[in-house]
Amino acid sequence: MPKIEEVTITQATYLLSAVNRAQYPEVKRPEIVFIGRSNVGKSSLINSLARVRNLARVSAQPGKTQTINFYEFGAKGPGTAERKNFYLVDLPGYGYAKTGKAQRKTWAAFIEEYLLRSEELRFVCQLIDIRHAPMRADLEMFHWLVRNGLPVLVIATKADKLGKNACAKQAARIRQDLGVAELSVLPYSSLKNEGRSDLLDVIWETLIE
Ligand SMILES: Nc1nc2c(ncn2[C@@H]2O[C@H](COP(=O)(O)OP(=O)(O)O)[C@@H](O)[C@H]2O)c(=O)[nH]1
Ligand SMILES: [Mg+2]
Repeated sequence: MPKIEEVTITQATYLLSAVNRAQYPEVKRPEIVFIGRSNVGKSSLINSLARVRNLARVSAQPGKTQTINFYEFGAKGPGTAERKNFYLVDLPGYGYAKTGKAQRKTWAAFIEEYLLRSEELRFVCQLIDIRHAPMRADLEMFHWLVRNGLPVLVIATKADKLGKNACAKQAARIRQDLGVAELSVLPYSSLKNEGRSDLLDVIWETLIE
């Protein structure tokens, strides 16, 4: 039987970390953005997409990254020689209890500026832990993204921590709590690379649009 071709990642490297607009990459490429609470599994997911263990630092200390991190990726399409380069953009985690109010404000201004001004942004992956109901910070972020017309794909992380039925149930719960019945919620396990080929398909589709 012929093997069904998948999107393959041909290149994945860390490019730079920015703390202001002047530091964003000079070369513009399509951007896929990752956002979520600290510890939700953003770095692990980027490593899983790259199939590189330490591309993005997986940290046991939540809330440390306060920079916008750009990773340069290359992909080859399924059943074609066509290749595309793009950036994965890792935003600092939100909703970390230990950061003060002032720091949260700075965070919000910095992130909002990036999200609202990027001309290359294709869509935002908002990560939510599959074991929990979306928290207040998740809801606020989701509604802010929708209000500002940014396309969102919700990714339910750490899917390996639940059985198949519980995963489906939690995905439905997340959909319901976010209030969008037709929202796609993609269960993902970075540990098992589950959801990886689905996410790469979505990314590829937006690259060739
Ligand atoms: N079991 C499991 N653990 C995960 C998964 N993704 C992340 N983790 C763990 O969750 C913790 C936080 O992950 P990290 O990627 O640093 O989260 P970030 O703060 O959002 O970048 C680490 O201990 C990871 O090993 C996953 O898919 N499955
Ligand atoms: Mg991280």
